Amino acid sequence: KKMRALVKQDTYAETLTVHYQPMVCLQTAKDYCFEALIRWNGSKSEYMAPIDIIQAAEQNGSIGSLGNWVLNQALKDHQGWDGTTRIAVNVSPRQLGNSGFAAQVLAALHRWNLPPESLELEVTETALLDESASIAELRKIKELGVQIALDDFGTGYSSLTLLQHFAFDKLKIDRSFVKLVDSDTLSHEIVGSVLELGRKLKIETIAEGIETERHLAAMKSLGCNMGQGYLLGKPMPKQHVAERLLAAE
Ligand code: G
Ligand code: G
Ligand code: NA
Ligand code: MN
Repeated sequence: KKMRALVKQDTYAETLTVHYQPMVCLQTAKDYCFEALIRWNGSKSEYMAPIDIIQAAEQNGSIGSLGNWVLNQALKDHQGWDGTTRIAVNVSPRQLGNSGFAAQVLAALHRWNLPPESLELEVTETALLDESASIAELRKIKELGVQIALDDFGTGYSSLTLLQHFAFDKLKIDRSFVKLVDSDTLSHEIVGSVLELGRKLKIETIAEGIETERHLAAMKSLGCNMGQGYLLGKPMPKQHVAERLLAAE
């Protein structure tokens, strides 16, 4: 039954909502981007965790329409916010495989009258493995001016190969490294090296999963300029984003 609810695009609004988590400039403490994250908004008895919603949609073939719904929802919500921030949307492997995805992104930007530069798409390495079609689709989107971020960087098997083949705009350092950055020498060195790699390749880097003041201090001391995590801001409903931006002015 839950699965059925997830196939019908016209019922997404009844069962799902989109929350937003800030990405923060660590020097100024200002929000510069918000990541759209799907949340269950239907009956409590039918609750589904975000990861299960995505997996179910991937399995029943509705991820394309679900992804398009999230994209449009995020761009629509973003319209109401201060024009200085960007919006980030996660993209599933299956979505990228569809030729026509780039056209969908372009259509959504036109629909909500937003410049391509205000949108970031987050892809994971698994989305791109052995998938030259996916890389081709991603190139088209990058050429429009949309920012492309590599999510969960460092956890895959061929992250460096991927960097060799595609000019990402941003690396999101996986939170499994950030979690230990203040307590484990190896993790600290790895994070430092990734930041250095970003500087050399002129790719923006952001630390995911900053949960404590110690994480924050360690990342700052390593020269990291951007962060995301529960300490800096949890995923929140769209109304809270507007309030947060107003309060920060
Ligand atoms: O927000 P949370 O940590 O619960 O998300 C769980 C997982 O679901 C994360 O890996 C996140 O990237 C993914 N996710 C959340 N929203 C979306 C979405 O709109 N599209 C895709 N493809 N993945 C999402
Ligand atoms: O796979 P992806 O990186 O898109 O996953 C994003 C998910 O990580 C979000 O669903 C969010 O709920 C979760 N998340 C965000 N910040 C933190 C954090 O500081 N700690 C932990 N454990 N999870 C986080
Ligand atoms: Na993400
Ligand atoms: Mn991630």
